[in-house]
Amino acid sequence: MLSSVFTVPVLRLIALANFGFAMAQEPAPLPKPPQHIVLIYADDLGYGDVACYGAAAVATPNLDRLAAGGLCCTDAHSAAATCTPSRYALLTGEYAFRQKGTGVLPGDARLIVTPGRTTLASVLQGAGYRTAVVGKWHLGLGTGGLDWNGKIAPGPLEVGFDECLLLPATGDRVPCVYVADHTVRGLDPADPIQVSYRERLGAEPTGAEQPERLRMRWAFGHDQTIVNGISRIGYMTGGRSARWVDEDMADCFTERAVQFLRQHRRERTFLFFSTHDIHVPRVPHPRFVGKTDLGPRGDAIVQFDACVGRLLDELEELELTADTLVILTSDNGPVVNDGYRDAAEERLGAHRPAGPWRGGKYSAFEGGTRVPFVVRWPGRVPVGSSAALVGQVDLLHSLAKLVGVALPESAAPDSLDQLGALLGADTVGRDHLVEQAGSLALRVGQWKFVLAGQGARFDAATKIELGNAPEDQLYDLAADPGETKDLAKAEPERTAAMRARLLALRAAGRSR
Ligand code: NG6
Ligand code: CA
Repeated sequence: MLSSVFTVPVLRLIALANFGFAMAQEPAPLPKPPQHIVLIYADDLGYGDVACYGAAAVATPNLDRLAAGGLCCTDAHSAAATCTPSRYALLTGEYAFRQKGTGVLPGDARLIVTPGRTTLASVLQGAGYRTAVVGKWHLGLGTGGLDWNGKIAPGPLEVGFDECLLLPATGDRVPCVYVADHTVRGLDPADPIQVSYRERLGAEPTGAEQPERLRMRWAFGHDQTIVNGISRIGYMTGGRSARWVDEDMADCFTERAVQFLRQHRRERTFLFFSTHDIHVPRVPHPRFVGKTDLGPRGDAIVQFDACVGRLLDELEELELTADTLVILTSDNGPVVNDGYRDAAEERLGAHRPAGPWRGGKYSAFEGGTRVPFVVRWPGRVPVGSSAALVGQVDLLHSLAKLVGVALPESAAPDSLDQLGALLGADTVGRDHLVEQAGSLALRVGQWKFVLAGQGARFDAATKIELGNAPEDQLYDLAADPGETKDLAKAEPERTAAMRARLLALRAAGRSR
């Protein structure tokens, strides 16, 4: 297919050559870099959870406002179907399946991004952008055996960020405190924090032993230390003055993000706004409770939408909208019941969090990684939708290109320059993409190959179809977007070719 082999600039050169222009050697001019880049990264937000992708059960006026002024990509993917590997790939430009220890991390894990390596943040920092991460991190902190009462390093500030306010791991994992730059925020040295994922600490009650103390009960997992009336994964004690209040978390991050934009409005900035919403535990602020018929999961979407609205309003007020590239996406597909009894299943009704796609979070089917992806840059990115195959792993290389940074050969091994697709000029995007869940999958155009693997086909707890099978699978997404008809037996040659290509990509250690 011509269009998948040649990028848009190449096609443009061919067109110019056909008209006999002598200057056909000149590359297409790059737009002047935006003054601000805001990457809004939702947690577990599904393709079908957003109105511009078809959701009807939740009103998301601010997401709609963003979408109405930008480009909605309909075939955009997180690198993996869970958080840590997706974020690893987003920041390093390397598929996480290449490195051991990049699965969903416990809250006491060491930093898995090696300080000094090229990251999305370090590239932008090097190009003169003031960089911040506000919100969920989940890539580990320290070098192992971290003392949460001392200097917390290495972390974001050692891999390209100038400042940070973090949810260290997940909302459902200890420690339930914020980390600001190198310290736990609001910590009283007289009440030190201890964290363990192996043994119970102090006299802290647990959800397993004292469920009557809980205001939201666990369904599976999540039965260890109780913080703010909710039991978590892992044990912690101490740090009482520093513990977060779940209801205030979204506001806390949004205010910090707004402060960052205000403070650095005249500089170049890169803001990685990485929300806790809509991950479990879903405990939105009281002003959002009951805003949907879907229970806390729906209300958390409304809260997320409001936070996005607050940021967009601030950009308007600071008169930065025109010169700000905003990208909004999610770290993996949706899950309905992820371990707390928050009525998400009971109240789901006709709402389909993954939209038309099969599976969801954790799944090798499209629902695992096909996520909302909206790009807004007024006057630079067309308004509308794009079916280009887009991967979050390419943001590093593409934004490097945009800000005029040439990547060293060895950096970001799986990150391709897809700036054309990002900015809406290239309507094809990648010619292939790896999707990581329990099994690895490969997309080539409309074709989807899932490598045979050991994992279960179905997860009884989350009720998600994981996409694993003992044999290879092949789907034609053009004819069968819901991945219902496995064509591996009917198309043995295509299946073998895609298997070979995926194995070669894995063995090569890099995509570029
Ligand atoms: C799982 C948790 C789930 C969630 C997930 C990570 C249990 C039973 N399930 O292990 O609730 O925390 O890890 O989600 O503990 S992610 O979005 O950060 O990848
Ligand atoms: Ca997630």
